Amino acid sequence: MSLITVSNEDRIGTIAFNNYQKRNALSANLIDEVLSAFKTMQQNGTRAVILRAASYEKVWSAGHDVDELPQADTDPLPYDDPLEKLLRAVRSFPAPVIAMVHGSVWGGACDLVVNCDLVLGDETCAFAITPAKLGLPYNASGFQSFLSRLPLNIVKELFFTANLLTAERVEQAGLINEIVPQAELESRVYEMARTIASRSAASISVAKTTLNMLSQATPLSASQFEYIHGLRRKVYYGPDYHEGIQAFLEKRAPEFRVD
Ligand code: KGA
Repeated sequence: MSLITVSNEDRIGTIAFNNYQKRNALSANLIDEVLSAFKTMQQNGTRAVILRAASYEKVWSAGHDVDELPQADTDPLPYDDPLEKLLRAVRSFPAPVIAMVHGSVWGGACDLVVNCDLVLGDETCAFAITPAKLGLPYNASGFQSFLSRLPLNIVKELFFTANLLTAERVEQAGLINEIVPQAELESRVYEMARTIASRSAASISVAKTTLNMLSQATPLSASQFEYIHGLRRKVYYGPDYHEGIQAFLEKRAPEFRVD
């Protein structure tokens, strides 16, 4: 059974997560379906894509499928991880991708949202970035995406507390373009997509590529990158990552060592 629904009308594509049983967790299978939908939409000359959940529920997406994360001693977020492939597909899609968010967004799904070009949410939307609950060392490209969208202190608050940030606070911080009342969310999102579709596709495509490159530009040297990677390696080989994943699988709170 399909884990997403896909539609395309007037060159506006819609990709909707449809696996609420698993809280729309971003499993490899779900991501495969999304990647294939993006490919078809690109071939069809789609002018804007809306990424949403199929129905209005409490959770928009629970993030990376934790059952598919390695349990220890392996980089949990390598370059070829399905989530990383999805983020690159959103960034490289030649037309804008708009996240339409009702409900809570967790971990890697927050990364997905900040990689979308535009984000509209309603008063129920809330964001939590949870690697500190899993003992997981987040990757440098992920931090960079958050930093290109949010002030450093907000990124730190999200990563250090793993608490949900409410709609009002994410709007203040600039993570989303606009909070819209729930009853108007869908019409506002599709109206924005129609406006985009009526403008020059060539101009928008080059604007997206250029803005993404400029906002991701970084002076980090190769040796600094390797230093950061070495720090990450210590964490995913260490006891916190092992404990964080075990605790999730056993449905209990993690007990991280205090020494
Ligand atoms: N991966 C795998 N399964 C998940 C999942 C996830 N991220 N989130 C939920 N599930 C499963 C859960 O195990 C349960 O399965 C079902 O979805 C319903 O969840 O029915 P089962 O087999 O027991 P639950 O918890 O009963 O639903 P809820 O009470 O409505 O609570 C919803 C939330 C979202 C609050 C809760 O499920 C939750 O806390 N999920 C984990 C959220 C999270 O921390 N995600 C971050 C994943 O890590 C990640 O993206 C990275 C890479 N990171 O943070 O660094």
